[in-house]
Amino acid sequence: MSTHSVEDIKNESHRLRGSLLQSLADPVTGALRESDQVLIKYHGSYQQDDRDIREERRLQKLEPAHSFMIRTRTPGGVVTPQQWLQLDAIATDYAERGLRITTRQAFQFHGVVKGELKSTMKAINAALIDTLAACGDVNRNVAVAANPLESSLHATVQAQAAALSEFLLPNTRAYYEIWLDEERVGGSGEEDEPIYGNAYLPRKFKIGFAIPPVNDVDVFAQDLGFIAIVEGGELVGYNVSIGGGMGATHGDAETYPRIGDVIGFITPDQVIGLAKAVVTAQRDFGNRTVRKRARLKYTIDDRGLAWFKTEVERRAGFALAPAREFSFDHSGDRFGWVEGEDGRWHLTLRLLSGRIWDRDGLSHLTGLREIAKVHVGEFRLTPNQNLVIAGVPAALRERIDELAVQYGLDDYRRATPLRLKALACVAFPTCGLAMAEAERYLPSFLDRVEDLLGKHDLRDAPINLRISGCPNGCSRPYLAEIALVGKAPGRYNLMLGADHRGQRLNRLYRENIAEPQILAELDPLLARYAAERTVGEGFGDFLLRAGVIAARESFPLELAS
Ligand code: SRM
Ligand code: SF4
Repeated sequence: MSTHSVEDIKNESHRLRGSLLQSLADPVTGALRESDQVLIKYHGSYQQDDRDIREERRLQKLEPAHSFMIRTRTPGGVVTPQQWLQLDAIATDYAERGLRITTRQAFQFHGVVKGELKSTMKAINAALIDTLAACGDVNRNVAVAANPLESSLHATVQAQAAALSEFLLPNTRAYYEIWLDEERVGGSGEEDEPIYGNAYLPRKFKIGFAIPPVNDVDVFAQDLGFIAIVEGGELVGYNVSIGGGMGATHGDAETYPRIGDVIGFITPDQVIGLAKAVVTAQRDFGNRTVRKRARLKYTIDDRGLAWFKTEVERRAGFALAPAREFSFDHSGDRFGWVEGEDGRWHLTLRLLSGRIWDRDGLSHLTGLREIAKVHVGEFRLTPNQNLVIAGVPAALRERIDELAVQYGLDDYRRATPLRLKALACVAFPTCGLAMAEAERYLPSFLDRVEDLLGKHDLRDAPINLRISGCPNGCSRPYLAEIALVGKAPGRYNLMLGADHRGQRLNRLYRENIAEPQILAELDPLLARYAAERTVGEGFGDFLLRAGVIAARESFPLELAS
């Protein structure tokens, strides 16, 4: 679909209504009309088809096996046990592939058929969770550091992020009319959209809040990142990072991953004004003719960082103060139990690729259901596809531990650091853009790499490995020390050399290779790492120091240590 037509569809959609109601009512096909396939994204859903059987159905002259993915808007990924139970029931009743925790702290349901889409949306909203603007050219789910340690700080930042998410929601009532039977009133289709206007943003827009020293949200991969600055135990404000993004297209040098630039410091009361200024500047200056160049990172590179910052300050009506010092230790999660400052406990569980289902010998869906029945705190999804059972009173710890063990959710006790940190995007069979396997390939690839680590006595090395099924980079692979980026079935670009703090991009090391070659390339590098690394040196840092990969643009901010 051409860029022009996406812009036209948005403009002519009557505030995201299009002909969705007619498309949904059409019994002849499991699909939507083409323009409605664009518009439904803004309602938090994608039309997909089962790619495992696409060819078979084509040969049988059947339309693809269409179904829908639904993504929640859950800022910071916080839900109550009651909501968990409701989401679990929805996954069981309507979806095909359990619950899936995403890299932006949302839930995804896959495989919902058109005829059940509305009931599913209703059930999600009945759980007091919505899906509005979870996809589309709007602000997406706001990511927030999961930070189980400092409960009050987390709560403050979480509340700020949730308020910002609300502030940046489209004003259209289309969502409520289409999915929740709200009556149309005068002005339906013409709602005032002061932030987005008629054509919404040129492209998706992402915001994340990090709480140093953990960079679990990969703040420099966000269009707009807020880095909490804490002094004397109090949140004094945020450093602001702009222009991060991962997506690229193979063989197109005009597109590239980029890490955000820190442009200054703001106080907490300036967050909404600043965000509004950045979003509207991108709305007005982002590229609306070439969709591949429409993200904020390209607007900044095309117009210049200084120009963009001046424009943001003009719109915000205040100048940013100089950035404050901060430092990140790593971008991963901390597993197992930790005690929060308020005496309650938090248990972070490893959920490989965020998939929660009762299949392949696993009973994670049932196990978490049983935990939700006794849990009195909250569940927090992490931006690394994991789950924190948060706010557990000391008296409940033992019971939750027993359930975790009973249902095989205590993998974190045995897994290697490599496995604990690894991420993979969804890819096949649901993702329409996948070129190679990711989530389904991760377990066996980890086995192979663990064999190599064992061979070099590196099983405890906390190497950060990520797989994406295509260069769009949904698992943020360009920030991994080892990354596979899908090129074709079974073939990947091998990227190496990012740091473990999410502050340096990796580099293309070998192009379009299959597993035997990938392992053959990694083997001597791991041997050298084992022999030559300095104390505490990460694999990516070693590769850079040893000259195996050349320095790319290094992290631009002097303040980061
Ligand atoms: Fe993503 C598109 C899955 C996080 C960059 N992403 C897609 C779609 C919707 C495919 C499509 O357009 O048809 C994938 C659906 C697969 C499926 O079957 O579920 C998809 N993206 C995901 C998730 C579920 C990956 C995961 O395994 O967890 C993540 C959902 C996040 C959420 O809850 O909102 C997800 N996607 C990301 C991230 C990471 C992040 O945001 O921190 C990125 C890189 C950061 C960025 O945006 O630059 C990312 N997704 C993309 C892109 C490339 C955008 C670009 O600027 O070029 C696409 C393709 C597009 O937009 O055209 C894409
Ligand atoms: Fe799909 Fe590519 Fe994103 Fe993976 S990286 S989920 S294959 S769009």
